[in-house]
Amino acid sequence: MNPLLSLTPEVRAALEEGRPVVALESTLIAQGMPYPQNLEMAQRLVRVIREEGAVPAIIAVGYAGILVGLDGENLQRIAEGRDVAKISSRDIPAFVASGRLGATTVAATMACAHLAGIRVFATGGIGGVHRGAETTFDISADLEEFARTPVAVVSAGAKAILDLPKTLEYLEAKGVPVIGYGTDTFPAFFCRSSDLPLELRCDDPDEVASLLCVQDELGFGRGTLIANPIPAEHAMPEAEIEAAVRDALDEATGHGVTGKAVTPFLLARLVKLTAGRSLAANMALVEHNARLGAQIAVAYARAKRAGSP
Ligand code: PSU
Ligand code: MN
Repeated sequence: MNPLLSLTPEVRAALEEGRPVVALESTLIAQGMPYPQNLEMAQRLVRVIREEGAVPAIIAVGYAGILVGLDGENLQRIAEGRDVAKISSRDIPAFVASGRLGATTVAATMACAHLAGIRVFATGGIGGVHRGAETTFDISADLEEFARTPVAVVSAGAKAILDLPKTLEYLEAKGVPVIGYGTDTFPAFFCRSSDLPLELRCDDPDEVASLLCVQDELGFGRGTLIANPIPAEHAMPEAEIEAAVRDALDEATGHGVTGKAVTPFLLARLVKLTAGRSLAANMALVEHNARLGAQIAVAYARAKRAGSP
């Protein structure tokens, strides 16, 4: 085990014994949702993953290196979010060196999960190609991490703050399989479908697990995106989301927001512009993804025990 990793005894034991573990990111908690709803959500995710028979591992960076299995006071500090930086892949070395607390994005969480030997990770939405990327070059480091790190990420697709067709093109160009879970189209986070077709579909956790086992055997070292639509009862009208996204994008341009501040700015504005309705939907879909992530991790551990490569 890499000496920079600091695992809780629960996570360490599960990994040593080949039991199912599900990684969770901390940027979603620190910069993706307001306090205290974010703390309640994190606690609920942990419960849901345990209910399904897997071990949750919230990942962050700070104090003792890379923290795998955040709880108690550290989780509280991440949720309060004061002085907690957003850490993408390139920021990991500097933050480990300084010992400052940082919340990991999808990209950084994938990198850390892989170091620890965790195969499955559940979140809300991934970063992607931003609208207007043809002039700004704003493409999330999440996509590059999918190109090189063999971790399976369960998400509700990607938010409409992004350019979804370009995001799918980028994943195709990088050789990343995108699996529609019970769907033939790419989900659009708050909406069940973007109408963009996907070629790959799985309808149960065992099917996903066998694909992950084949990826292990091939050893190409790429991630997998499992796109799980938001439950129908929590989905939001597309027109409402699109109007809010346009307003949020105008405000970002007006305020001159750039770089890593763009995504947290847009997420926070969406919550305000939808009068909190998007927050309730967001919490519901993350929980839904945590449950599926745990079911996939359980199926994957079973397949490995049965001798799959
Ligand atoms: N999209 C969401 N919710 C989030 C994020 C994205 O719907 O919380 C967070 C994730 O941590 C993701 C990060 O990895 O934002 C992407 O940031 P950027 O676009 O700066 O790469
Ligand atoms: Mn960016």
